[in-house]
Amino acid sequence: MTSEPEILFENRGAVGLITLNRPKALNALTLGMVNAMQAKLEEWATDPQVATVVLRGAGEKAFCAGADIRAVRESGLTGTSYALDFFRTEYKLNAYIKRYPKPYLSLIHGICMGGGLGISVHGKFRVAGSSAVFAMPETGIGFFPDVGASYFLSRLGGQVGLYLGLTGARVKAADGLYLKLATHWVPSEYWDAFVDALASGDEPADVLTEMARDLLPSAPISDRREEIDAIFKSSSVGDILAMLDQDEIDDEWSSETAALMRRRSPTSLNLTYNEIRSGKTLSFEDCMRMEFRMATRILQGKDFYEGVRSVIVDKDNAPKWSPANLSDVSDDEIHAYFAPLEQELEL
Ligand code: QUE
Repeated sequence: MTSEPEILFENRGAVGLITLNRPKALNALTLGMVNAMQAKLEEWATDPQVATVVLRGAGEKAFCAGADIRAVRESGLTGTSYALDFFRTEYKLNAYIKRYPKPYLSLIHGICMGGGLGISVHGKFRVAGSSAVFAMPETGIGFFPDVGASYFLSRLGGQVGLYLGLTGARVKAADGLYLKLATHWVPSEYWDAFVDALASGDEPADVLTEMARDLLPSAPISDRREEIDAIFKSSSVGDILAMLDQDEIDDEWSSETAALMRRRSPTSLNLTYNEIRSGKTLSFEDCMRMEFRMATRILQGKDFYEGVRSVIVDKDNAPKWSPANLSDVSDDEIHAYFAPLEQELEL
């Protein structure tokens, strides 16, 4: 039997090229992929042949939709070590990418969510194609925006990161560029020539100067920034929802946004609010440690199992959250997710 590797590595001239290769699963990350990527990045860090690392996703649909959450769910339900091993290894990889000694560049087409942002946004260059769609949708699966989101969402400016994290809203390439989730736009027709130029040893900054273009039209989210900032600066999730319900600037947008949040796990909404607020004044490493505390506690709770069941396993999109109402989520319960662990994340 032959089986296709989940992740491909290729030395192409001066480029170390990584291809996420689970296109049918939208290139969602497995522990095996994360481990292999960490090992290869460490090897390339000191390899004089490799000047630049380029990461891309196989297939038409996605760069990377996140993690193989079905496997994480099964591990948590049956009590195997995979789930915690996955988060520990993934977060260490996110942190390693942030301090990588060589230019690290992601070519982002299609879906880039959750863990997909974790392996791209911390790198120096994030090149978006026209089809790029960014989201941190974890509140919809009873989880929370992780992979360093407490660091990068809280630093997007104003309240827009909190808006993205609470709602799970999807934004397209122009908004991704406006928010600096992406650093450049290069039309995907140029991507082969782009990698060839890097492979021949040209500096990423020079190749980008030549091949990056201004993406028109302008970013829709830029027109909504004032409204988002005014509403999401509220001092609780309940207050944000109350503001959305009263909002008359754009009634359609505010009612859609409130409806989106009301489908999310009440526990996840509360966790995410506290996480993003806290992350703004924490170092990157402290953000990662905080998120590992939260992920550890999530695996001991209920909503993550129910959320993945509803979105990925049964696909009924009808999660029964517990507790089901925001008012039944207690402060003590939320605070317990942030308490120190016996086994903290070591970076
Ligand atoms: C929220 C999420 C995720 C999601 C859907 C959500 C997520 C994730 C996947 C996903 C998609 C395709 C796959 C897969 C996982 O979907 O994090 O294994 O094949 O990884 O609403 O957070």
